[in-house]
Amino acid sequence: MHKSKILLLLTVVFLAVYSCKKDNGSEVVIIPPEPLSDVVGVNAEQIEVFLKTHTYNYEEFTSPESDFDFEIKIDTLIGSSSKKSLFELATPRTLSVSSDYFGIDSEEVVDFTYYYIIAREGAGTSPTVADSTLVKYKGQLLDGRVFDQSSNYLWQYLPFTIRGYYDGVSQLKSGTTIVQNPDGTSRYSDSGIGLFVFPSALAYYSQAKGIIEQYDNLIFTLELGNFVPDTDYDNDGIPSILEDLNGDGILTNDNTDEAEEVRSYTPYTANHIDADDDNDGIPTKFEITINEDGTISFPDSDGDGIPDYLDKD
Ligand SMILES: [Ca+2]
Ligand SMILES: [Ca+2]
Ligand SMILES: [Ca+2]
Ligand SMILES: [Ca+2]
Repeated sequence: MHKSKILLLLTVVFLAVYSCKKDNGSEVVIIPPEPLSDVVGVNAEQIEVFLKTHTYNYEEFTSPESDFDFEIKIDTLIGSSSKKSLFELATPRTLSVSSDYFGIDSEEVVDFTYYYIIAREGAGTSPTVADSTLVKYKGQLLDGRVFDQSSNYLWQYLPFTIRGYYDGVSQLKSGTTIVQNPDGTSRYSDSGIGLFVFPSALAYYSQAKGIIEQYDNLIFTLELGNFVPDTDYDNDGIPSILEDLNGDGILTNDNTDEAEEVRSYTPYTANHIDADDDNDGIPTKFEITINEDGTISFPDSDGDGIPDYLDKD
């Protein structure tokens, strides 16, 4: 269930962009990512213009015809139209972004705002940002070009996707009722369906990827069919969401044994994908206690305030 088929939405690994100077063939210039504060205003303006000049088929969602496919169709808004713009329909949500997340050598932390619209409220509940989700999605640039999509349900473990995406999905509710289509496939009749528009710092930022250029904002439309509550990706007994030790909603920056991994040339393995979080040779699942009611206790044998599964001594 936890195995996710990930297409483009891989966690971003940020490297400096190298460009070779062709005139002498040997000099390599490293172009560092731009400061967050230089990008935030540009992105915000591009997104605002887009939202104010576009709309979607929300009337069809409000009073669906029997053959409506519940697909969000974004359309340009003609000046005299009485339709509401995406800007009027969307809810803004702001997340803090640290420069070090993109390998920028700065203390700067900048707030970036993304916008979401829930076109259909799901009948179920919402996943956390650390759950495996069953989704159909489409990713587009603001000019409408599609860079990635899946029209079939696929499982995605949210921490392996980009930040605007997983945060957006966690605003939706899942479906509860599976129905058969005439062609033999099945679908959820009451899944959550949403639209998200987010700035580059909640996506790939300075990294170009296929048709996505540096500092591009992204749009996703998405249907959330189902999810695995309390997904435990590394199967160590601790739900992934509880391995976000600093509670910032980012799973990749909690890595208790980073120093040991560096020393032993082991790849960086954050706690949510590490079955031995403190690298002491004892699997995490043997250093915690699962109680009869399903709750977890974290023994601290030497009483130093660090639970055994994170304590090397
Ligand atoms: Ca974290
Ligand atoms: Ca680790
Ligand atoms: Ca772990
Ligand atoms: Ca251990």
